[in-house]
Amino acid sequence: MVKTALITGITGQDGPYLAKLLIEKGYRVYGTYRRSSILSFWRLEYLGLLDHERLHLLNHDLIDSGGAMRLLARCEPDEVYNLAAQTFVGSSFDQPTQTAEITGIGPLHMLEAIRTINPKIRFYQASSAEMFGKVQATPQDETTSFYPRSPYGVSKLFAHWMTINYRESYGIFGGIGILFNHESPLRGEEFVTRKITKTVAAIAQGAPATLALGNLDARRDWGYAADYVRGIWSILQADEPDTFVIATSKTASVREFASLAFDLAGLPLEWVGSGLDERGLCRKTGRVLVRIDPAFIRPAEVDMLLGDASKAERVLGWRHTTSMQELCAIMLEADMQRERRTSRLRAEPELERVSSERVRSFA
Ligand code: NDP
Ligand code: GDR
Repeated sequence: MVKTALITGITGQDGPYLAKLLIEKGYRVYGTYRRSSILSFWRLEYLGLLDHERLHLLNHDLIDSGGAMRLLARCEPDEVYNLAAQTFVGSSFDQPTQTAEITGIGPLHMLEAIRTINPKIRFYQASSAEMFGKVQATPQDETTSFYPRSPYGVSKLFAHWMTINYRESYGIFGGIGILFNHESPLRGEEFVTRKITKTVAAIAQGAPATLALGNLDARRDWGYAADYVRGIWSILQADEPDTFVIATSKTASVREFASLAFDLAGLPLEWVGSGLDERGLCRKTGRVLVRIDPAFIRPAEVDMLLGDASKAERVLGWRHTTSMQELCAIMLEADMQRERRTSRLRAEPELERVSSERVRSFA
């Protein structure tokens, strides 16, 4: 019996990795995207999924409650993976209401649609370590108290408790993953790891750029998205709906991640100065490669995240396989390749025209 899955947010980072995994497992997959004047499926293309016969793309906005009902009636999924959200913590301070509507209320529309259309559908909610915020214990596991420090974190916490509420009130299989930061070559460029690897790749290939960062001391538990989607899938295959932390159980600072990327590119850094005047100098040339820009410092910060994923390991048999060092190398290599391709495109602009026509004709 072929299973059908619906993934919201197929144009984001995790959606394509999850779609690839599900297709490999034999699923029929529906993925949702929202209409935009510059629609792009580059991530699906990157994983070779854009023309896959078992992947179907549908237009849906998470804040459209009627749309959620129609979507379920049309796809008749066995499993819904709710990945769509306004996910950038920095923007959530600028757009708190929109973040609450999409990231907080959006999942509630889907839960209501499941309750109405078919309560047997299994639902995955993408909860976040950002909900731990000002951490109340270290490491953080499924029993740690929440203290969100951003409109994004507060919105995720609403959706988190709504999912538990629908589990307990209506018997809906609401599986929850509290995922710690996970990255990949498909990560959006505004997130700090990708911003670092993209800028380091450009500098390594001769660009006169400087990497401008905010809080260098923030610490995160960084894993690899391709590892984490295995955890997401396992959460919906469990005997009972439950909540699981997915993490590597290692933490590193933004400064350490940046140092690692520059080391891998053969441009080792020396850190000088302090506070807003701190700089990363290239040990070989003395050139300033990293500086602080206060524009990237948030009104409230999550200082340190470190997850304990032992429950996922014990119950689901899930474990991460990729260290932060390996992850950084994978991301840097992908950005080096892109940087080389961009240089080729500058020399041969005809290539760019052909690829954008392909996306337009698809949409
Ligand atoms: P991305 O930001 O890469 O992708 C988010 C997706 O949501 C995009 O496809 C985006 O579409 C879509 N989206 C945004 N707003 C709407 C809307 N109103 N209606 C429909 N779709 C919308 O996130 P990730 O793939 O990294 O993360 C997946 C999920 O996991 C998210 O819910 C995130 O909050 C959560 N999470 C992620 C972690 C991480 O480290 N990556 C850690 C913990 C949780 P568009 O392309 O049009 O913007
Ligand atoms: P985060 O990821 O906020 O943890 O949310 P992000 O990469 O944006 O920030 C991580 C840490 O780095 C610090 N930082 C900077 N961040 C950005 N983006 N740009 C900078 O220049 C910069 N300089 C320092 C930040 O202050 C922060 O402390 C991610 C998202 O994927 C969420 O959707 C997800 O829920 C959480 O991870 C877990």
